[in-house]
Amino acid sequence: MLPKIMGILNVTPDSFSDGGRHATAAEAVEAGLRMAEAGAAIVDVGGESTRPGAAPVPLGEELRRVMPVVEGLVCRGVPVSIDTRKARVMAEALAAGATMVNDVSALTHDPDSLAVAAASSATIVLMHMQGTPETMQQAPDYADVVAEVRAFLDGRVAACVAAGIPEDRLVRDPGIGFGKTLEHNLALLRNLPALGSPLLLGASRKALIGRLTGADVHSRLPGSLALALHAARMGCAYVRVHDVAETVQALRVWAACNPG
Ligand code: 8Y7
Repeated sequence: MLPKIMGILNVTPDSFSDGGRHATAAEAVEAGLRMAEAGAAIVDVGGESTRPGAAPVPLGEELRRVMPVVEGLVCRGVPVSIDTRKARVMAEALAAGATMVNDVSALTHDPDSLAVAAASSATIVLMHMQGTPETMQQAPDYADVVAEVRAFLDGRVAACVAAGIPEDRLVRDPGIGFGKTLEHNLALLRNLPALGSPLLLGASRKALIGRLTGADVHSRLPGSLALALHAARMGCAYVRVHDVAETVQALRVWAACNPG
């Protein structure tokens, strides 16, 4: 099975690679609609930048950013994922019709988020991060990054199952770039199947592509496509990408060459 595509729709003034592109909620909804038309299985709406060093966003501001976009997309029949660490934002987006929760803290940031997730029928993405967005890239440190990320994800899956979320609604994510050096990221990428399944890979336009090639953030589409194809080869269930149409094309050609 080819990975499903999660299209990235940032509604933040400061997101690192497409910050400030959508001036209004209506424009953001249009962009999400175009992603769905291009082949995204789901559109991930986020109102809090989690790039390295980013400051937290207050609850009211995050809700004002994401809710009109979530509602607009649901209205048009686009499947929506809510990218948030806050239980209230999850709850409101789920009530408005979102069907997936993408939490870079794996439901650890907000003490209410496990209960909100358990009360829903949404798919939950559990991502690994070492530290917090404010500090995570200062001194990433692991004895065995693959084993430690695996153990963290196993622990979060177990906590979710104990809270009543069926395991078939849980997706694991190594959290590329979240408290990781280039070497840590590469160790994870080379060993994705060792992390369990189903997996989501988010590597689109990330700094590791710049570290490997020198490409600046606006010139990382080729590296992003290489990583999407790698995710396909490794059996990932989802890839989280900015460039939906380009990723669809790359995956379709790859799939024709790799039947079954
Ligand atoms: C990821 C993510 C980001 C990722 C998941 C960016 C919100 C930085 N990266 N969520 N979010 N996985 N699940 O480059 O890798 O988009 S933010």
